[in-house]
Amino acid sequence: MISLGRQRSNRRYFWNLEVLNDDQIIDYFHLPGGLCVMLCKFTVDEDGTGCMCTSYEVYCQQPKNDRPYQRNAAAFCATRSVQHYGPTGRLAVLRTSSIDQRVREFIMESNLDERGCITRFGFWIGLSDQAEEGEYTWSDGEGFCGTDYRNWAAGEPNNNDRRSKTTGQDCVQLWFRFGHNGLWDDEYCDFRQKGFICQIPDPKCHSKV
Ligand SMILES: [Ca+2]
Ligand SMILES: [Ca+2]
Repeated sequence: MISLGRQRSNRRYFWNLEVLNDDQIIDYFHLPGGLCVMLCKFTVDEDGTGCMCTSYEVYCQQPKNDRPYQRNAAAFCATRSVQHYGPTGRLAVLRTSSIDQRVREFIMESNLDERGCITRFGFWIGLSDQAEEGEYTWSDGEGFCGTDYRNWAAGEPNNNDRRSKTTGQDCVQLWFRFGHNGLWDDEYCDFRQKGFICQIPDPKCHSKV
């Protein structure tokens, strides 16, 4: 199980996301150590205001002994919550191009890719086909339908089974190797330690959680 050590908490980067419309970025601005993206969405309504925020947190590479890697990252996200607010986090659901792009741009603008945060080429997100090969579902339980947004790197997902004949690759990363700039790639769930991205419900758009 992941321990939240001092080193990790010092290497967390965060920003908030307020939503009005899934694809409309209203504004964004830099915070110390992070980026706040202001989006709006009419469908989420916690208290009658019509808006709700989600905080996204980028974590640097897991320790080598933090196994199983993807499952421990997901378990760690599930421990994250806004103070005095109940719902806990999960590995990030990047369901729209606007959110996916802002996450990837934030990582690159902040040098959080292999230049500063990871050496194992990627960040876990909340997408996998562990339950059924080829059937990808997000960490909130929703699968893909029709033309739903996807952002796979060329040739991915390939379920490469070179290192695991039994499972192949079932856990998705934002891939920063070979200039892929965070395009999606299916990866072995427990072969390489990764960075990871959590999302946390935040009703008031806190700048820190
Ligand atoms: Ca697979
Ligand atoms: Ca792959």
